[in-house]
Order: sequence, then structure tokens, then C-alpha cells
Amino acid sequence: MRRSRRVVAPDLFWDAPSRLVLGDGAVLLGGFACQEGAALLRALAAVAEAAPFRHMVTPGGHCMSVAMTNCGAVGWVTDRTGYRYDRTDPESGLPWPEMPGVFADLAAEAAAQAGFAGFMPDACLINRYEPGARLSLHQDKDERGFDAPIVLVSLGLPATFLFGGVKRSDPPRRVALRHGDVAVWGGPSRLAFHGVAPLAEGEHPMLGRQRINLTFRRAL
Ligand code: MD3
Ligand code: FE
Repeated sequence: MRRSRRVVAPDLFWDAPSRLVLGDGAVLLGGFACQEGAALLRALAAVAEAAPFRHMVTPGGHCMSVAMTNCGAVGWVTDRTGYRYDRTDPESGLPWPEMPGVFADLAAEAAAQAGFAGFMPDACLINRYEPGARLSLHQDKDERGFDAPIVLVSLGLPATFLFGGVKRSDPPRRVALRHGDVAVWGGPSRLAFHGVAPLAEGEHPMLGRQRINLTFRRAL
């Protein structure tokens, strides 16, 4: 079955992003970050130079298949002692790189589009997937409060995103995330279980054999 976007004549184009309602308080803004793609990747390169991607270890002792780094006032980290938000990068002992303006602006605009005006993220977790990397079903609950939404930006290779309900046993649904897609998770959907299926092989024109996912949070 054909699952890619509808094919249109080359002189036709969408002049507004597509909106897919994923749940109560959750919306997918298809292609919302496409225009900003190159600027986001330039800013990302500077962040990753100051705080390189690394494979963190879970409290259970497993090395994550997803490589991570952070920018903003605090960053999400995991090690044998647990999960937490930390002001410093444990690898360098330095504060995380500042959140680039192009990151914070895009996250705030997307949140506003979804009905969450005034979103000011203080943390941006950056996940890097190579083919085979996956993220098992989990909830994001290490933040101090759940009133603010989480905004995600997917760049590079496409991925299958899994999202369930607020109970682990709720069967997850699958949705394709492509380069430039943005999603906002707030309200009752904020504590939904979610994950990412193993990344398929591929080559993206801007990012090569990888997918980068930015998640913007209000952690403090
Ligand atoms: C739904 N990242 O970093 S972002 C994560 O593609 C994470 O790297 C995935 O889950 C990734 O924690 C998916 C999508 C996401 C993030 C937070 C959510 C979906 C969410 C919170 C509630 C519900
Ligand atoms: Fe998550």
C-alpha cells in the first residue's frame, strides 16, 4: 500500500502545514519546520561541537541505541543512578550550550499553533538515531510539572512514531514522522506512552544515514 504523501503536479504546493489531530491536546504539524531546516542544522552543529552526542547508560545498565545531547538551562541525563535534569554536561562538567534562538522561536510558534501560547522551553533534548536505533515505550515524567506541552521536531530520515494512551497497556498507534514534521503534546496527552520503532535504513539528502529529533520541554 502506498503510504507516502499524495503526489501533485510539480507546479502545485501546500501553502499551509497539514494538521493531524493525534489526541486531546496533541497535534502533528506536517512540514512545519521545513523552511527552517538548514538554519536548525547549522545551530545543531554548533551545539554538538560544544556538547557531543553520546550513548548514555540506563539505570538498568543498558547502553541506549539513541545518542543524545542537550541545550538550554538544563539537560536530560541518565546514568546508573537514575534519570534527571542537570545544569551541567556530565562529560565536560560545563553548563549545556545555550538554546539557539531559532530553536526556541520555532518551539514557541508550534506550541502557539496548537493552543499553548507563551511556551518558553528551558530544556531541549536532542536525539540522534542511526538505522536500527529505537526508543521503547515510555512516559516523560522527569519534568517538574506537566502543564506545559512537549514540542518535537523531526529531521532527516523518516521514523515510525508509536503513541499509546496514559496506561502502558493501551495499544500504541503508529504515525510516520518525516523531515520537518513538528508535533505538540499537551493537555491530557502530555503523559501518553510513546516510543520510536527501529529506524529503517536510508539516506537523507541533508543528514545522510540519520534522524535527529529535538524535544523542547519546560523541565524546571
Ligand atoms: C508524547 N523522543 O526524547 S519525541 C524522548 O523521536 C522521546 O526521539 C522520541 O520520546 C524521539 O523522550 C519521540 C515525541 C514525544 C515526546 C514527548 C511526549 C512524544 C510525546 C510526551 C507525551 C506524549
Ligand atoms: Fe519521550
